[in-house]
Amino acid sequence: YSNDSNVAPKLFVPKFEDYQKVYNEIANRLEEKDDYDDGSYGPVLVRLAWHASGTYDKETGTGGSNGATMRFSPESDHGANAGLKAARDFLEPVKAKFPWITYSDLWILAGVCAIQEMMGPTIPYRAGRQDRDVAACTPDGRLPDAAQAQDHLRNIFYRMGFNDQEIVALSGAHALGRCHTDRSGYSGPWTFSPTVLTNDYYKLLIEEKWQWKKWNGPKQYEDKKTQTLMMLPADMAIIQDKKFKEWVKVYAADNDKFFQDFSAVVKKLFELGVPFKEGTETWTFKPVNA
Ligand code: ZEM
Repeated sequence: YSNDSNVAPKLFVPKFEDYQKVYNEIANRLEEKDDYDDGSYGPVLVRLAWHASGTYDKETGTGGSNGATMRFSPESDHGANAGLKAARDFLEPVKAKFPWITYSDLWILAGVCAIQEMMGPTIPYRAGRQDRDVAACTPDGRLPDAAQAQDHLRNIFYRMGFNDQEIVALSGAHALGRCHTDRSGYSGPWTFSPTVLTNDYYKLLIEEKWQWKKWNGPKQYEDKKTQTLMMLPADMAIIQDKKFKEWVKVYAADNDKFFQDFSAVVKKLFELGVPFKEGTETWTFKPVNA
């Protein structure tokens, strides 16, 4: 690139206002495209951001939300990521309209936006993720296996750098969305309001009676009363484990405490493995429809 004056061309340096515009675009698309699933792409956007981040390994510093390597095979084909193409495709027109944002910043911004627009707490955000190429794809098996219990959860989440309280706080995300037989093989929502973030996941875990669902699918629980809600074996593990259960009780009793801890732990999750430049500002976005 050259120009007459031999001065470098002016680069566009996006500011808070520019990211708020992207946030608004995602929020408006969420409102518009209400013919998906339970009426919102919100839950699957949260899942995309989580699976982009949850590959982090603190020992090697690999994985995490820096890179957006789920754009590529083999990572896009990992069993755990089945169905997340819907979320990535939902965001393509946003990327086309704001080409300056990296996929990795966009996916995490979408997770933040979805949580806030589904009446969740404010999630502070920092920009600065860089997209990486296929060589940075993480190996299969870094995300949790729904069929397993507390030992597995601890192995997986300790590897990311989380403690027991944080594991339980993160699990509250299952107030949102549902399982799909054509994705994970499991079926059904965890709560009666899968497009609104509440502490209902914890309340239901404690208050309902859960029994094995009788079906040909993978082993999962259903609520005895209505047989419309579900829990994964990995969900049930957090009330079967004494230390985890103490936190389930805390969050079941206090939605404000859940929101506070959820906000902090999701921010931590979404920043795993990101080499932010010194002095990067932390922003909070204004909700649009919440
Ligand atoms: Zn989930 N999750 N998850 N999760 N998850 C599913 C769906 C969603 C586990 C898991 O195996 C599954 C976290 C932790 C864990 C969300 C957010 C977060 C599904 C269903 C499964 C099987 C997928 C399908 O069929 O579409 C396990 C074992 C976890 C260990 C604790 C964390 C942490 C999350 C965010 C912070 C969300 C929002 C969904 C709903 C997706 C949708 O499409 O509705």
